[in-house]
Amino acid sequence: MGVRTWIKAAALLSALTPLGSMTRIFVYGTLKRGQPNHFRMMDAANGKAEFCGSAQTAEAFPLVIAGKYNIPFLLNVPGTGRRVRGEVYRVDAKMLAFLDDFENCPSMYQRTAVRLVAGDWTEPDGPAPGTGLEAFVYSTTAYQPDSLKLPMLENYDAYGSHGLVYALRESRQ
Ligand code: PCA
Repeated sequence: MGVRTWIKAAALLSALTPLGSMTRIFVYGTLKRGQPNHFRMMDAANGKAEFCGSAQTAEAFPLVIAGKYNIPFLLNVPGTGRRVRGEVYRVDAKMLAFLDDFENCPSMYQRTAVRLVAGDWTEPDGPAPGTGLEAFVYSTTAYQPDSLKLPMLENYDAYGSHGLVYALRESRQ
């Protein structure tokens, strides 16, 4: 193929690729706005993340705070707990790889698809409030059985009245 055709093809490909590789993820814990790990998603060195809107899981799940570092875990036990509130982001492949690594996926959390109901949405052409969508979520099946006895939250806040302030990875002993 000629050089000009090649340049056009390369330009088209690079214009399409970022869109095509964006993935929706639902965050319910420390990655949300105002929470201790949110800055990691806003750091361009880790990739790209765009806020889309708020959402709630279509089914109930146990969302608990566990362990000595007060880590929020969504236990993959649909039908138990509360319908969990969180935020949806579109992330590029680089951010997705960063988050998989940061969340110790797949050993600590597993990234699985979850059904959601949209709340307020900022993304144009997004779902209308109250309609369903799917996104990835970091949930886990690798939990202590006793975790199911912990209080089950609807809306995680690291600084909530529970007093279980999250220990940032950098400050763990
Ligand atoms: N980070 C991920 C999973 C739990 C956590 O603290 C999140 O916010 O969804």
